[in-house]
Amino acid sequence: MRIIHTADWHLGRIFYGVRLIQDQAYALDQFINLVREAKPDAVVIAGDVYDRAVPPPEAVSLLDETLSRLVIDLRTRVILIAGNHDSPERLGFGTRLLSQSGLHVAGRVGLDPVWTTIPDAHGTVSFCTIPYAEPALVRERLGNPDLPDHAAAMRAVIAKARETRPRGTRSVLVAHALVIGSEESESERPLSVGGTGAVEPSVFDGFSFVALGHLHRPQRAGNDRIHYSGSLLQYSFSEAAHIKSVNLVELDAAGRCHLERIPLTPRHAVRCVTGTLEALLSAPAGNDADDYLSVTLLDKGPVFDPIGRLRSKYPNVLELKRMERLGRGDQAASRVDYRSLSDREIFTSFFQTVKGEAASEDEINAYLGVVERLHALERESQP
Ligand SMILES: [Mn+2]
Repeated sequence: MRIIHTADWHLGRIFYGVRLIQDQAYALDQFINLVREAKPDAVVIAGDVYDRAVPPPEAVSLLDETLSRLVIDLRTRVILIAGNHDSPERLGFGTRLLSQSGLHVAGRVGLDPVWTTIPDAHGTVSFCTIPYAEPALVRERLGNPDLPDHAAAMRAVIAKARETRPRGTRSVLVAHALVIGSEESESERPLSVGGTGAVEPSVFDGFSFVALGHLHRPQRAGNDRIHYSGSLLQYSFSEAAHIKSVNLVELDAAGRCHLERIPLTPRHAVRCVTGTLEALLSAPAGNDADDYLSVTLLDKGPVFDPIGRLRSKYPNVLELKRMERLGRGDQAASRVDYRSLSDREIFTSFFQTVKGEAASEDEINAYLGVVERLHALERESQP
């Protein structure tokens, strides 16, 4: 059985004001060519297909076009789940109709795990899909009030999947989850606001292969059978060093898997560069001058119109930082980049500043509860 595993396309994403839809179409073209050449038995997309619950029309068109090419033109089965950025109901529209054509979409978490069986030369492989779900929803669906957080909800759903696994077949689990010990990036929205929501790799015992979405760096998670494919593109400057790829997985007759990462070439790479304005402007122009850049200037003292001058040579400078500020006195030295802090850290630091005392656990949890509800509302109402 040959499987191509990808995830975290985030179609419709906007990066520092730039709509990435053309970059996404460019990468998906490569992806389709790869599928055409590799002829997999199944393509697995492990969540965060869209960047938000109500995606822009061009993102819906791109997904429609991509899935049609895969399923109709290349006659490839596609298994697709909702991630924490997707709306389960919207993504799940037409699920029963589409499954007849070979497009298997798991939007909402159901009462029972959904298994899809695909034949190969050695028998059959069963795929179980576990879309992202809020703990409250899992409690309701499973009729189990005793699932306090994300990790507990995930364990319960996977336990149910393991129980219902068809006997005597090799099995693949497709999920959107955070595994303890994995490496996170700045462009991932936390699965849960309070706590990490991370599960231990052992919850995935018993499956031949586990195809995960959520983390944007391609990586194995705990053991050789559990992998993140990583995202389609670099979606933050923290990912400048990532080589984005998809996983080509071969599952043999005994259920052992062999995995190879196939790199994707971006239309514009995301890079961080450092130097004085003069040095950057006089550097020889390469064909990577239109990459998406974060520039850190080393100049001391005032510099006239740095962004305008940089953009005459590097049209896609998206972020400009000055090195100098860091060392200028105590006040400047204590500057913190709030984007890199968790909600908990921001709240406790704010509380300390305003009240002059540390926040209690109860106060922190009350605040995080409100943030969690706001995130849930936002998922449904973002334009
Ligand atoms: Mn994601």
